[in-house]
Amino acid sequence: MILHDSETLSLSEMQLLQSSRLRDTVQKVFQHVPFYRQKLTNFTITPSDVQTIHDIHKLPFTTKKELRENYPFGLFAIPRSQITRLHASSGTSGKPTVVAYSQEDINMWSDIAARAISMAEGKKGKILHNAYGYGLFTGGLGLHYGSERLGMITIPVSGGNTDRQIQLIQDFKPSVICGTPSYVLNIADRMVDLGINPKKTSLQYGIFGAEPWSEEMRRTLEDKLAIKACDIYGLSEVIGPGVAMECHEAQDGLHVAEDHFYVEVIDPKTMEILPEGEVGELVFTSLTKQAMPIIRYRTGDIASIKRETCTCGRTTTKMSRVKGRVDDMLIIRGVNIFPSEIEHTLLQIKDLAPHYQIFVSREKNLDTVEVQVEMQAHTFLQTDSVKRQEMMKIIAQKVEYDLKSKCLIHVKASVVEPRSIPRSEGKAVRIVDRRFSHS
Ligand code: DLL
Repeated sequence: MILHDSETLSLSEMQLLQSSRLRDTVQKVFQHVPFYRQKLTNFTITPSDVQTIHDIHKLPFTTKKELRENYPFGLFAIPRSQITRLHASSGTSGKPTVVAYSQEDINMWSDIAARAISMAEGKKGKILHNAYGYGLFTGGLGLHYGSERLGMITIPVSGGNTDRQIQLIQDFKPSVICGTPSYVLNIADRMVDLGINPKKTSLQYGIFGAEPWSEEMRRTLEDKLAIKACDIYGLSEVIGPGVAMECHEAQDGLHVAEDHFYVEVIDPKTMEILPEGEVGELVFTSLTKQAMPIIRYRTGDIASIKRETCTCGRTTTKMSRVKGRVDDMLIIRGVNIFPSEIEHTLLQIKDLAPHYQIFVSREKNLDTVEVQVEMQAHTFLQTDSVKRQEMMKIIAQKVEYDLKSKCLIHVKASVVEPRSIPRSEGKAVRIVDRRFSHS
């Protein structure tokens, strides 16, 4: 269901709205955030240079490094007395990045999260099981507020305690489940262990994101749980989940909430803006945020964008599925590859389960990669124990062959027993980088 008029604006109407909101945002950061005032001054830009959304390219980029340098409260644009909430991003190294929200920001975020949930048929009176982690991570609370805003009955389960999640799904009979794709897969597998048929639950829709996943993973989840799975994107620096969401009608790209967040795609090396359809780094500018507006934030996420009217009736710019992060890209003997492309190849082999890890090491100054992937439990159990090892070797050879022919990379593959890859309760750890450890 389309919740808001801004989801169906024409391009010129949207640009008019974005232009006035961008003017306000630039004015605001210039006046209230010393970091941005200095940065704009260094670029010899004053707020009057930014009149329409087409002037956005004059503005400098903001990087994660700069957010860290201003840790914790350096980028706030309003007095502390008007801030109602802090979250922090899930950085893996060094200081986290802190983000602040005013009550108005929370209201806007709830609205866009509500819009996102309604793209997966969330409605008043239906039940939403929220298995995203609650806490500093924005997944839990972001979708929680959106679900309540829609009038849904919201179950704040958070991540972990998988058996209890399953009990609650059986007892409360939710129609929508939210969580990382890897964790919801974990829930589905556990149902099978417990003798529960995951296809026979009340669930109809899944809202999955916070980590890269592939079309094959979508098919696996849809098939295992007999649901429709939709991709949700967001990042704490920009607001949290709901920056973009895929509609269940088309399941083909994510609608960007572009009345609040202006999206661009740039070449991460030259920083030039790329035309529609070309793959590069996503850059977002907040247009309505109060507590911590952000200008041309380089997300590190790789995707493309296009503007076209969708079969669902929305006209907003759509972004493709995120292929991966600039910093997760592996360069294996000169070939660039994202873990999600490896996943795509692995999941086409029917005897393999969607549980895998990629180990990167360095030998004689060359990066080497090993993929470990689990065998499907039923194939494993049906195979005579004497023949198993042989079969696992043959499948591993097929993995190596497919990765070589489809992704042009040479990797070592090992097929391992079911349940030997660690399971996630939130974002899955797909890459284990051993290049810089000395153990
Ligand atoms: O992951 C917000 C979120 C929560 C999004 C729940 C969706 C659902 P952060 O912890 O700040 O925020 O991490 C943001 O996660 O820059 C991407 O690299 C990755 N990411 C988020 N959504 C997707 C997605 C939340 N749908 C970082 N596909 C982002 C691929 C995603 N990667």
